[in-house]
Amino acid sequence: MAFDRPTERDGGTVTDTGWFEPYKIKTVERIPITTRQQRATALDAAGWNTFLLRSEDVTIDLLTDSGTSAMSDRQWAALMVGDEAYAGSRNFYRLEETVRRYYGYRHMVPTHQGRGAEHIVSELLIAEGDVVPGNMYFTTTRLHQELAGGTFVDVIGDDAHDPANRDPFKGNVDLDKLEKVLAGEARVPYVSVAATVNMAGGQPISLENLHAVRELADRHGAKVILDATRAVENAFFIKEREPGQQDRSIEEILLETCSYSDGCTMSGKKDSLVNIGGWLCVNDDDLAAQAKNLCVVYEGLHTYGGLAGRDMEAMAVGIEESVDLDHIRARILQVRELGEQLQAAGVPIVEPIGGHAVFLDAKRIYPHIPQDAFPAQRLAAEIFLDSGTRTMERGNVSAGRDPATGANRHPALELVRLTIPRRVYTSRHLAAVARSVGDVAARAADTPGLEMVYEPEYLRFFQARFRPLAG
Ligand code: P71
Repeated sequence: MAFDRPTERDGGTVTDTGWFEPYKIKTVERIPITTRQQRATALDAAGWNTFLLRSEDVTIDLLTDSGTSAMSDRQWAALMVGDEAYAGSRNFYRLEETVRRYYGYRHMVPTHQGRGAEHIVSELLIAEGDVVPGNMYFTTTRLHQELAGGTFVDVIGDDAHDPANRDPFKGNVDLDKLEKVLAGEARVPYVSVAATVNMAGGQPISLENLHAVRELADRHGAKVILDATRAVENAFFIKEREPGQQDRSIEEILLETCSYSDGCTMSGKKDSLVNIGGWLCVNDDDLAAQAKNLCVVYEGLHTYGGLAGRDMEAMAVGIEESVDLDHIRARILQVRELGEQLQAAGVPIVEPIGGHAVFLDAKRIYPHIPQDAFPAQRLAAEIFLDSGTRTMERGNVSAGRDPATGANRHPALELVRLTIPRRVYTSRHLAAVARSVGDVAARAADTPGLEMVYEPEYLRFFQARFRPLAG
């Protein structure tokens, strides 16, 4: 398939109807089709929190793209060559070699998933009182930085906080903001950069910006740690949008992306097409030795890191498949197609349409619901009631409370995420979702908010419970 799609450099969206999935389907799984009464009962039992629904009550599951992708025949075959030795599994060496080849770092430590790597790197590099600047928070990343004694400071460009702004690289770091933090009183052990930026809507960061972050960090003696979770998706956007990058391969762009950092954390459950797994990379030999040592404390021996040998083998194959241009192109264009259908139905979404998900702008859909009555949480519940489609709140509930004051954070973005698992749903599934969301948005005026009736201490969005306010 030729890479001949017009670019989005001017911020406009261009519909491409010529894409198709570069695979055929070998196994299928029946999905539940439910009545509105069944969905209402399930939602009540789940405390109006989509994380607490049973998947057997969900028709189309767009909660997350994390660990929900379909493995290929090659990956299923890889499971059969798992070497389940406690130490020195052959699959570890295969994974190490594959990560080195595609991501370019010297050392790789496997972890059970992304947050395992975040835990280790945060504990190794952050000391009490440190400040960690980054291009917007991610929930688990920031929590591990805080638990290690650090304070996260958002240095993403202002554009990223405006859902209607069409900057093609809305994930970029604001270099002035970063410079101020680096020049400040507090020690900055590293700059935490994500490619793409999940909470901003799956928005990419450019090579030019990454390079500038590297130079600035060097000048102030700070490291750069990349969150490479969706760096392959980011590489596609660079190829599509960044001047001079159109003729380079995804592999080349990925290697250059990683070359601007001292290490990375990775959730293999996204780009790398596996149901479980992750890793931590660093270039520094001493740091690698320390990371391996912490790995045995929290994850398991440094040649398995909480994974079975077969999991590491499937992840190595997944990495190879992830950089295939036909794969990543179809992945991004499928997400974009859903976004364009929602736009055509008049539903306000975050623009440009991101890599892994379409984000609905709940503030514009429910302008009458105050943020403390959780408009995005309510919207996710309404979409489930309408069609059994499961989505995720990414707003007030996800942002949690300020650890210093205990007050609710009021993020600029009050969003519902429709996240697309890789190689799982067809265009007709997504067209059905677009119709349902359009119907829910059309009834918006009658919908009141929610009140929170149970709030856990950490990452409250996972387990909080709600009750609908009277209409
Ligand atoms: C997503 C997830 C999974 C998730 C995590 C927390 C709340 C809800 C859902 C996980 C990421 C991610 C980025 C950029 C690190 C992790 C942690 N995303 N960085 O989007 O998106 O990885 O889940 O493997 O521990 O649904 P992990």
